[in-house]
Amino acid sequence: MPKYPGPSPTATCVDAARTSDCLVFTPTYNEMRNIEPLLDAILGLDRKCDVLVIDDQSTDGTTEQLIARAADDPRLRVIVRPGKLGIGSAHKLGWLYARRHGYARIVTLDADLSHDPADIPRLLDILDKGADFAIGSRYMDGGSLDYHGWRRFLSVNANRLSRWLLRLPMTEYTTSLRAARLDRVPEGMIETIEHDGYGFFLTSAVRFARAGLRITEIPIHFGDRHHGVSKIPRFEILAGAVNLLKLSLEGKPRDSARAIQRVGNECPDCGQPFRVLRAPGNMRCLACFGQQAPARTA
Ligand SMILES: Nc1nc2c(ncn2[C@@H]2O[C@H](COP(=O)(O)OP(=O)(O)OP(=O)(O)O)[C@@H](O)[C@H]2O)c(=O)[nH]1
Ligand SMILES: [Mg+2]
Repeated sequence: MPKYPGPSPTATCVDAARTSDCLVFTPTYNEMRNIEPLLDAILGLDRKCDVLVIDDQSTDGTTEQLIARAADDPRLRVIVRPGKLGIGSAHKLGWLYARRHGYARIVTLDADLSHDPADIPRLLDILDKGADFAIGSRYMDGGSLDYHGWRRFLSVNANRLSRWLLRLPMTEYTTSLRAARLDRVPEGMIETIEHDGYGFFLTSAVRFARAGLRITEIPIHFGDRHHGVSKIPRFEILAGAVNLLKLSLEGKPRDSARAIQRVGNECPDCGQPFRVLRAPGNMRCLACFGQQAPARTA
């Protein structure tokens, strides 16, 4: 199994040639007891997709389990980053990986079995019918979730408030069960999102809607995670509220055209083509998180 050559051992990529035009992506941090059944379910679907897992050096054995499985299965590829670098930055890297490797479609979901892998073909069917972006909704008619108490209150109301403030025709903004046609999403639109944490999901949904993509929601059931513990830090609740207010005040499409030049440069630290411009004078590699000034052009 080839690994990206590179001087830095800080990010490991167990890579393989593309076997499908669809990439299913999931991020992991300590999902030892969930990841095997999840991979069995995805790789067993009639719709044949490649799978990318981005693991942030789990401490419970997930990393070793993934690397061993990827060595035996050419449909599984794994990137291990040097530490816990955030769910949002893992998703950005998943998108950038899909682009760099020529996939036509990407599907994303959580690795804790809260999302049902059987919903993947349902999302892909929606893309086949002409949607650019499909999202599983817990809040449209027919959708449901197992959260109770405070978590249910927060999730339900965050999505209601988002709909009300943003004036967008969507019922779900925060879940990661999504699918998109990569040719319909301008390069850089997702990879350059400023959030490395959970704010990524709201911001990306809003960018899709404001860019005029054809969006379709399908009802899903969101279950409680099967094993392990939640990774959401408490500050993310406040950060999410601030992000929602900013997006509501912004109220105009993001200029994603300029972002095209800003993604996919090779990282001088780890050698991988996943460097994005964060701010003027500041490039960051989504794989090893090396941060450098942009190379000067002649
Ligand atoms: N690579 C990576 N994955 C992460 C990180 N934080 C969370 N994840 C993964 O992202 C997915 C969602 O995280 P969860 O903690 O389940 O968040 P949630 O589903 O919103 O919350 P719960 O319902 O409490 O589980 C899981 O597959 C996590 O393992 C991170 O920093 N890096
Ligand atoms: Mg979860």
